Amino acid sequence: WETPDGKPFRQRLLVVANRLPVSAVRRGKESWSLEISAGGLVSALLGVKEFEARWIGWAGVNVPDEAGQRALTKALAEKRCIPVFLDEEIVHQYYNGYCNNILWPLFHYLGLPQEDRLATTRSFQSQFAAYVKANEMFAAVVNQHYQEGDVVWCHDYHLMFLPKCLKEHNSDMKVGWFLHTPFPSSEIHRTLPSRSKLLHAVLAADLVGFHTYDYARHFVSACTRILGLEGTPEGVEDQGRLTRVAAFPIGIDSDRFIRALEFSQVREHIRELKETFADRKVMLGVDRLDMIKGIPQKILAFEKFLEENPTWHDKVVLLQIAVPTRTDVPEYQKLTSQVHEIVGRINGRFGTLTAVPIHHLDRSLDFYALCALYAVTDVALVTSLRDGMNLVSYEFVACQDAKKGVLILSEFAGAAQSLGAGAILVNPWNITEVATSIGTALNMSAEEREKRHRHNFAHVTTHTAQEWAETFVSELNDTVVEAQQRTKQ
Ligand code: ADQ
Repeated sequence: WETPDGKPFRQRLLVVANRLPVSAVRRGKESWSLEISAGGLVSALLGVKEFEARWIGWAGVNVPDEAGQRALTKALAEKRCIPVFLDEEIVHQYYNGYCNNILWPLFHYLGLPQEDRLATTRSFQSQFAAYVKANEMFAAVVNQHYQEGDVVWCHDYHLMFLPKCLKEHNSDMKVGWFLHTPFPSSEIHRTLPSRSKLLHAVLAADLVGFHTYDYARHFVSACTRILGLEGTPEGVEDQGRLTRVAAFPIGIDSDRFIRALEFSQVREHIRELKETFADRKVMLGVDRLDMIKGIPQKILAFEKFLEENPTWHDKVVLLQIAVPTRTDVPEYQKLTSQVHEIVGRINGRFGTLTAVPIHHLDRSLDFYALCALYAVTDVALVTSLRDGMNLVSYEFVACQDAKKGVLILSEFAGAAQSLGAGAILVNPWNITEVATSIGTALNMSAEEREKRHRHNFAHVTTHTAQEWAETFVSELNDTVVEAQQRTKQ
């Protein structure tokens, strides 16, 4: 994060998330190098500049020795980051196990991988115990750094137990919890063996936030149907105590993207890309390589489009940039091979000696290269099977004020609720529909593109990451004041 020049901070904010916004790589016994990591939460919170924020989280590495821990703590302090040290066993059970193997697929309506289902059921208890333990370890670090008046903002499905741990230690602490993924229908949440414990733990927070009204509604339904509590227009009531529940749709730091387009290195990238793809329309996909992003479905839809539109064969290219994540998990390795195989087949089928229809990169791009790509794109394809919000769609729109390209967007991304009027909405499972939408987008008139872009650009530049964080924190402050007034009456 940057601190704004000359402006006093509004308040101290402790942001608690599973991962710190930097990845640490050990260079020696007491030397570390730090790198900003890609991801939606990082991108959104980089835009939050009004608060004196500190970030508490796991640095993504196992550091068993005290000397290493001391050195890393010191290096991270310069970035306003405070590490939580988790050992390998906890990471395995809590992070790989309970968070990524159980909660992540469940919250995205994907269920569990068939062959793992029985094994997961067996190891469930130990993984849940590790989840609770890890949340307690996060709480211990928060308690150590907390000062009276701080706002503590807990993030995501990794830390659903944290509000309870924090409030049990200090009931006066202002605690908010925000979920970056969808919250599923209460019928899905009901299948979780630890369903009630998780809901009670989240309800310990003063304010609970989601990207969309639908996710908030699902959460309230889960509390009423599973816990038998009362849902009110403000939230959920338990024995006279109200937990406020509301929607806070996230945004991006749109100015950062718009300004970047003027930088010389970005202009140079743009020039190169325009030269390389001079006689082709550019379609773009930017995703973490994750099941929920629907990358194979997207590529198959592109293949169908090529199949049905031979006149477009040498006139369009799909650039798919996919950052590998959770590379040690077999399910993700399988996904990578599957994507490679489909891309290879399509390039073999439709490529020529001098050009291929799909360029697929398994890596992260730096910010400038990403902005340039967004700016030269004619059609962006976001085909998530489920997605809490999807910031790539916002970033694309922010970089398109000159070109006014078209956004094809999954109806199952939270962003469909904010950018739906300007995008072409699709069901990503329906490959024929996506293929037809590709044709519609490539053939769209300039007037229609302009009209759609205006709508989305206005939204993205006014509903920013800063506004999101300010609204959440103000609401949290107000909620606590109102609760204190109610108690006094
Ligand atoms: P993510 O699943 O990570 O976030 P998304 O919101 O699209 O998804 O954010 C991805 C971020 O990573 C973007 O800022 C993008 O620029 C960056 N990124 C992706 N691929 C990249 C690449 N190849 N190179 C460089 N950068 C890349 C989670 C939820 C989302 C929710 C966010 C924020 O899953 O639904 O929108 O949190 O709440």
